[in-house]
Amino acid sequence: MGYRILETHDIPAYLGERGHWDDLTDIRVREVSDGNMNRVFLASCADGTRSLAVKQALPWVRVAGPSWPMSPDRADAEARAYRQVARVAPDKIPVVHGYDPENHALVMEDMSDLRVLRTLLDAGGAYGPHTSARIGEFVAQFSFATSDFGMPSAERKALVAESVSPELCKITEDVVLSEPYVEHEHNHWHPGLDDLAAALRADARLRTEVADLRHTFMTAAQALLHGDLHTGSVMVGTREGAPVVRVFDPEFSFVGPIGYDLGLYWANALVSEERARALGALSDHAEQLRLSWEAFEGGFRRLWPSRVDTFFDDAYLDRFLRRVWTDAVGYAGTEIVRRVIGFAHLTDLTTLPDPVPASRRALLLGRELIVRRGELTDVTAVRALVASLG
Ligand code: SR1
Ligand code: MG
Repeated sequence: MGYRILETHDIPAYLGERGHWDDLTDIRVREVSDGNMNRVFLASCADGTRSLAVKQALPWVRVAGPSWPMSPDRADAEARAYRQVARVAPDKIPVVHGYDPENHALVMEDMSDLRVLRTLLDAGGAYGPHTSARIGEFVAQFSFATSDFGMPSAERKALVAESVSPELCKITEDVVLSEPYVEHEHNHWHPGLDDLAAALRADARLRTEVADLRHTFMTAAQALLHGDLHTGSVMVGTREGAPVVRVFDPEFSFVGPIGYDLGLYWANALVSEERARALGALSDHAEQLRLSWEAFEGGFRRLWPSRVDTFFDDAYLDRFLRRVWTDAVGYAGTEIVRRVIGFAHLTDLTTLPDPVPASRRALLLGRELIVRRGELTDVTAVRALVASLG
């Protein structure tokens, strides 16, 4: 039949055809699309005892419409990432009930009982005690398993080959790692940031450091990444009294530098801190960097003895982890900058009564994280940098 764009009224028959739903007289569907890229529908029965989510990639960027075409093949990357994570950390992603490559649609666990971490933080909620540690564990488990440490050489090369994702990587190379530093129609910002936006564009040292991070993004095939691990890609909540953290939406997945995933999470934690500060709330979201880094480093070190290639010795592990840290600090900076003056902004800042003071601090912080990433060697140094912004 070929690819067809699913509308809300198509979902019952679609779930029936795919063998996910038996009683088509008892199904109600609503669209809950939220992110920049795709459509999401929730199907449930009247008494609420059964529900499923259907996510479909459109042939364009959802928020831009057909004027920004984009292959729906990105859903293949998402399905592949979920398959790889399911091998090593199934408790940290939604249950995937099926993937339909013809329609680029995933049928997944309904997570509407959980909350998107960004939404929770925007509303003044706090990080749960386990959230950032789970994120760090997730990155450790997923990255180790899909690196040359966790996978035999031939299998790993096959994974690298099948995970090439040129279109989605190009989005990141453009909207995150170059456009904010040049004139581009995608860029926009509050007029109160005009001077800082101009200064960032004129900053030759910054440009070279971003170029370095961009080239690392293009060439460092360290492990399969989530590729867009911001606080809008994390759901949190409680089930049967236990904390639940789920990472979702890995459509930007590709084999790249591990620090990119950590850096995106950190950037969003730091921007969220600026929001809290602007609203007069005491907060130290740099603590989330510490919790996620310690869980990542601890997890990676615990997995190290199981590495498949023992030519990589313990001294190399120390060096490798140091590189991941430094990359993550730099990528955190690029994520902050692009979220303030690039294409896709953050509600953390845009919904503030006056977004300018917090956005200015965020831009200054982003610049320093990029340029000084080599000297910001631990969380204390990052915290001191945040404090130095005044
Ligand atoms: C055109 S896409 C802009 C952003 O949305 C996605 O969620 C990614 O973060 C991407 O950079
Ligand atoms: Mg997304």
